[in-house]
Amino acid sequence: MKDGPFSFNLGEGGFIPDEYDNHIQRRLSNMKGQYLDQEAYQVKLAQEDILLYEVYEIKRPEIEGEILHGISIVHPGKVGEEYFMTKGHFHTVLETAEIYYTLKGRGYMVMETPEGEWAVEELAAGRVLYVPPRWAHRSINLQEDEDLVMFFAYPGNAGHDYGTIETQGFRKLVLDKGNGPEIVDNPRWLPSEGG
Ligand code: S6P
Ligand code: ZN
Repeated sequence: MKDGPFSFNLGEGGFIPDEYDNHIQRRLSNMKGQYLDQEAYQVKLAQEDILLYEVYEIKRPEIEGEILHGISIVHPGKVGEEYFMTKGHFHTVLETAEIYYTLKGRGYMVMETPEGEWAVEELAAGRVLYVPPRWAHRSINLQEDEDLVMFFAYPGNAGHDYGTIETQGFRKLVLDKGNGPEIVDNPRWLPSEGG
């Protein structure tokens, strides 16, 4: 971890992997049960456990007052009709927000609250997306052959609740049935107990 103030590059020349402390890679095998077309998932996985997305983190203490930040890269591709996407999560401390700044590419951020509201916002290079407290978030790359690259920042004490999304899914999915991205109800969405 760096001592005192520091800076790093995001502009001309893009981000520099060496400037980050952690590199997380998520592959197809890490997304079991998340894609709608489970047969397409199994077939693809049998071919290759491909890299779906990566996160480069600057290490900071995970405490209130700190800001955790880094770069997320969602690679292009599809599982069946569904675009490559992140797992998605609520923050463990629900009342914590997050900011995303898209550096490169085009995508969607799919979001929902425990109360049942949902939203899908466009991610486009040069635009900032604010994810308010309480909103689960998942990023999706809508492009054929380019990475979706974003800078993110969120409170140090937020934590990640992946379990809720793993068991109940998101209420909305983004599919391409041949005419580009379509937001559809998730037929496998399963409300959690008391939800
Ligand atoms: C963390 C923030 C991002 C995600 C990244 C990968 O709060 O939202 O850094 O971690 O986009 O997504 P996920 O759902 O696998 O953590
Ligand atoms: Zn988050």
